[in-house]
Amino acid sequence: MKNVGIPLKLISLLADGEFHSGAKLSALFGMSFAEINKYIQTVREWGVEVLTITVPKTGYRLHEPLQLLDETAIWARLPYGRLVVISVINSTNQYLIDRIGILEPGDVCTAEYQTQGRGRRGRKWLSPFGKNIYLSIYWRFEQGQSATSGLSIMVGIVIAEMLQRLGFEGVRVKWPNDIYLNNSKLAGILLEITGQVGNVIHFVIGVGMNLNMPGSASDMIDQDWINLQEVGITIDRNALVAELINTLRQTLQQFERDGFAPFVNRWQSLDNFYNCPVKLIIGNQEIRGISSGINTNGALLLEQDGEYHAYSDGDISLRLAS
Ligand code: BT5
Repeated sequence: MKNVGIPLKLISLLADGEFHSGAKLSALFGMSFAEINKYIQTVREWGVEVLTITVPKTGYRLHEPLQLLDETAIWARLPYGRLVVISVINSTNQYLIDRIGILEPGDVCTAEYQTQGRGRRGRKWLSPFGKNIYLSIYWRFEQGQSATSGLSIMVGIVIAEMLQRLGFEGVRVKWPNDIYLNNSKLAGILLEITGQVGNVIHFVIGVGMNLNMPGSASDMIDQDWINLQEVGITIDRNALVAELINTLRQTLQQFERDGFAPFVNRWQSLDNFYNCPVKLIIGNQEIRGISSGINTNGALLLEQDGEYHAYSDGDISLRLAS
């Protein structure tokens, strides 16, 4: 990765949303205006909207101020556990996977910008700088794979409930791994299992949540999506990150102790598509039915001609049937 120090310093200066003259930036960095402009270009490539101003002076300002992640502010809200805040990373999930041997359950990595944010099955997760939440948490389970069924569903449930508690009442879940708002994707969850030895299974759970992504992202996302900010409640990014970490740590502990059972009944009232006609897309196949909640393993229940069939996660996409 190329040197990120200068673009990062530029972002932290510009984050206040005020005008910064080219002359002042040149003096500060000891560079020509053309060189500064080159680094501004990098900042733009990371997804930060920088405006070039020419009158009355030449310089830059951000389209709107940015609240940057602040490790100390997040720390202050966490009762325990380890956390790393990184500015530029390939993927927060990959960061933890690369360190699996030295991690403790509950360890967290969060970042401002992911160069290779990913979704399921090699899909991309758009991750512009400073706009959203990209966060991964590590957990291990000692009792084998069967003890983890429903895990990704549980994560969706507790994140949706957390957001509702914070006042975002319209937040819902969509099977298997999406958080929805106004029928659009607000957040996605990516569970990756790595390095099973005996009965011990290592999980990295990644959460990407859109807070304030520019509308231009629609050119790169092939489904309806939404920002949490659209609800109109002021969001403190650091407080939200801390709340998410605390929620995940607490509920992963509970899940480890009690399994999925305490969560199953909480799905229905959150389910964006409960009792709706849907189609499941599995490879080239399309299966239609009425979405009827989940079973005790977290599999989707589809009613087809009066019978209920369970579909487990694989490469299944669920869409509202027209
Ligand atoms: C997911 O995959 O929804 C899981 C996304 C998990 C992302 C987090 S960020 C932190 C951690 N580190 C990572 O590298 N990943 C995790 P999936 O169901 O496959 O959905 C991917 C699809 O969502 C894409 O094909 C797009 O249609 C859409 N998409 C991509 N970026 C998006 C965004 N920022 N917001 C909403 N939808 C997006």
